[in-house]
Amino acid sequence: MVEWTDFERTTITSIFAKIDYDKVGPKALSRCLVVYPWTQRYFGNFGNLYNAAAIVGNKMVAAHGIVVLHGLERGFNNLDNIRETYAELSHLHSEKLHVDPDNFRLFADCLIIVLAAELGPAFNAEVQCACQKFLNVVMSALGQQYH
Ligand code: HNI
Repeated sequence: MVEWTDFERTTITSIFAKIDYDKVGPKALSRCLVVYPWTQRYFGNFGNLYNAAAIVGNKMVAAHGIVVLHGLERGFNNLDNIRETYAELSHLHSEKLHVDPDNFRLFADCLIIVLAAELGPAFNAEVQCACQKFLNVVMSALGQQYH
C-alpha cells in the first residue's frame, strides 16, 4: 500500500478544494487533446475537434473534463484504498473504451501544467511533488486491469 505523509494528504486535499473543477477539468482535457492529438481518437462522438479553438470551445470536451476531475476526487477521498477505488474505472477504460494506458500519463502532465498556471507561486516544487505522486498512484490504479 502507498504511504502518504501528512503533508501529502493535506496538500492533495487542499489543492482539489481550492480549484474550480469547471475551469480546470475542461482546460486539462482540451490541452491533452490539442497537445497529443492522437488522444482525440477516443472522442469520435464529441463532434468538432478540428483545431485548438474548436477543441477548447467544444462543450462535450468541457463536460467530460469535469467528469474526469470528479473521477480524480474518488482517489483523494480514498487515499488509503486507491487500487480498489479505481478497479471499476480501470475495467471500463481497458475493456470497454480500449484507452491505451499511456494516455493517462499524458492527461496527468496536462493537468499538472494547468494546476501550475492556476495556482501560480503556491504550486511550488513540494506541492507539485505531492500532486505528481497522487496522479502517478491514480494512473497506476487505472492501469491495473491492463496487466
Ligand atoms: Ni476517462 C469516461 C475518469 C483519463 C477516455 N473517464 C470516463 C468516466 C470517468 C473517467 C469517471 C465516466 C465513466 C462512466 O461513464 O461511468 N478518465 C478518468 C480519469 C482519468 C481518465 C480519472 C485520468 C485522470 N479517459 C482518460 C484518458 C482518456 C479517457 C486519458 C483518453 C485519452 N474516459 C475516456 C472516454 C470515456 C471516459 C472515451 C467515455 C466518454 C463518453 O462519455 O463517451
